[in-house]
Amino acid sequence: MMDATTPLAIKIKRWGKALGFADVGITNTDLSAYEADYFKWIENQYHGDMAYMQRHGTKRTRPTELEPNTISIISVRLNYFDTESQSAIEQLHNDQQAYISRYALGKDYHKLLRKRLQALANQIAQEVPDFQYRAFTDSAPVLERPIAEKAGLGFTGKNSLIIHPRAGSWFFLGELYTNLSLPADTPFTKQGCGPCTACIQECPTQAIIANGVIDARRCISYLTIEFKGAIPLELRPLMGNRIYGCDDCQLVCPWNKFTQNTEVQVFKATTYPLNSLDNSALLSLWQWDEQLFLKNLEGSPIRRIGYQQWVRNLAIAIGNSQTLPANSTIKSLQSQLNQVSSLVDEHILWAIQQHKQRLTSKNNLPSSTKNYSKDTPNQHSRQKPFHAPKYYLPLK
Ligand code: B12
Ligand code: SF4
Ligand code: SF4
Repeated sequence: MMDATTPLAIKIKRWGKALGFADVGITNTDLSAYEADYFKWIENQYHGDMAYMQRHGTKRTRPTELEPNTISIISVRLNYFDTESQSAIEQLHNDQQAYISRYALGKDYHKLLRKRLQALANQIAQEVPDFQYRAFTDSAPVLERPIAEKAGLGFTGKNSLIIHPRAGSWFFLGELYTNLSLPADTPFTKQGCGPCTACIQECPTQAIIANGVIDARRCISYLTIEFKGAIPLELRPLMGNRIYGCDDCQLVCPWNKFTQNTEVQVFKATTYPLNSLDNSALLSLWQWDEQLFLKNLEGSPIRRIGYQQWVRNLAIAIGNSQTLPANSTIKSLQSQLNQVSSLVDEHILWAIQQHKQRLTSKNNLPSSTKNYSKDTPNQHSRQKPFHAPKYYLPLK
């Protein structure tokens, strides 16, 4: 029951939860404890080509420089993991299938999360006449994770993600910068990882270079989504079948056995888009021309990377497949040459080369080892990307 005497902060949290946010926290604008780490990260060039990460100077670490009237920040999280989707591990371990990040199996979250933040703001405005605010999710120079940690939404894991001890890490973050003076929640001050280092060990490209620090230039999420150029040759074999984003550092995280299923219908692979992105064969996605790519991925965050990057990523994954039949796969790869761009062609030629090498080395192996299966130890089995000893998936 809420009445006129219920404190505003409590009302905001209840309204937020009624709107479907899994959690709502409040903090102030002092992010000074994180500033030095942030600029060290930039100085080390860990942001790679993401120029927008350095463009705004201290606006990111000092919220009042971005929005001068800000006094309190409302931080929210929204669960996206669809426990009914096809098993992430099965997809990852089947090199004829495409692995797509769990956050991208359904509809793009940006508009949806922003709409919900707007609805929360509208409710606050009904109570507070001179309420000023600005809503963010992923879109502006905002230090979303430190804000969430300070607002009590979770701790920063060694994989750098915000993890809640009762909900894992499969959620998006969003914020309302406000001119309200609200009581701040108790921050998470202790990292809950203990001696665990699973994410650091299992990251396919060794992108987690220190506790909580990612060198984005090595991260498959960056390479497949943010990076537009030619993928460094030494990283290509390590990308496996991950064609859009990467989840390995979450799939091995023990806290994710507490993952909460998403309540957002349009985040579910089964309802949107109708492409079964949780269960797609590499070679069937390879058949999509640009028109089909745009049509099939309407409303999906994947569309944002554009057709060229999509085909580039697919070419690498197909090149990495050990189990696709080499001869027909080479033909299929060749059919896309000279269709998109010289950048894509270079990746296709690389993929063809991988299959040709595989053919040659297969023919040169002693006959008893020629037909090795996925389950038989072979020369690839200890090369990354190998299978992690343990994954933690939420209960269905
Ligand atoms: C740039 C970016 C990326 C880059 C760089 C990732 C990175 N770790 O910085 C790339 C493209 C690689 C990326 C990948 C992913 N991202 Co991203 N990304 C962002 C973005 C836009 C900015 C993050 C940022 O400021 N990075 C710079 C670093 C320095 O800041 P930071 O990691 O927040 O670091 C602070 C703390 O870690 C702390 N810190 C620093 N050192 C240390 C050391 C210790 C010991 C501790 C405890 C803390 C600590 O201080 C830092 C600030 O100074 C945010 C949205 C936003 N505006 O915040 C989304 C965001 C972080 N991404 C998100 C997601 C979901 C992902 C992916 C899972 C997507 C995917 N499946 O492919 C992966 C996960 C990869 C990973 N392990 O981080 C979510 C995270 C939600 C969550 N639960 O934490 C966000 C918040 C988007 C959102 N609105 O929901 N991302
Ligand atoms: S998203 Fe993948 S590549 Fe990036 S840090 Fe996590 S495990 Fe490593
Ligand atoms: S996998 Fe282990 S070390 Fe990595 S974030 Fe999770 S608990 Fe921390």
